Amino acid sequence: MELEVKDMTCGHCASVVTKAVKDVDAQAKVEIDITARTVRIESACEASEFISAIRIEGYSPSVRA
Ligand SMILES: [Cu+2]
Repeated sequence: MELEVKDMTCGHCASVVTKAVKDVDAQAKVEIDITARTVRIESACEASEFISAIRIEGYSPSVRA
């Protein structure tokens, strides 16, 4: 799945978002593109779980159409 996180702007944001994803699923594969503001996640968990976790950290994720 691919999420868009428009307010993810630097390496710090990327590490916070990565940690949020890993807290949902420690086995998840996470790839972040700060320039494109996208988070690609390989996981059996639902997108909504990652969206909630990232939102709690103060970011505004959405599912990339
Ligand atoms: Cu940042």
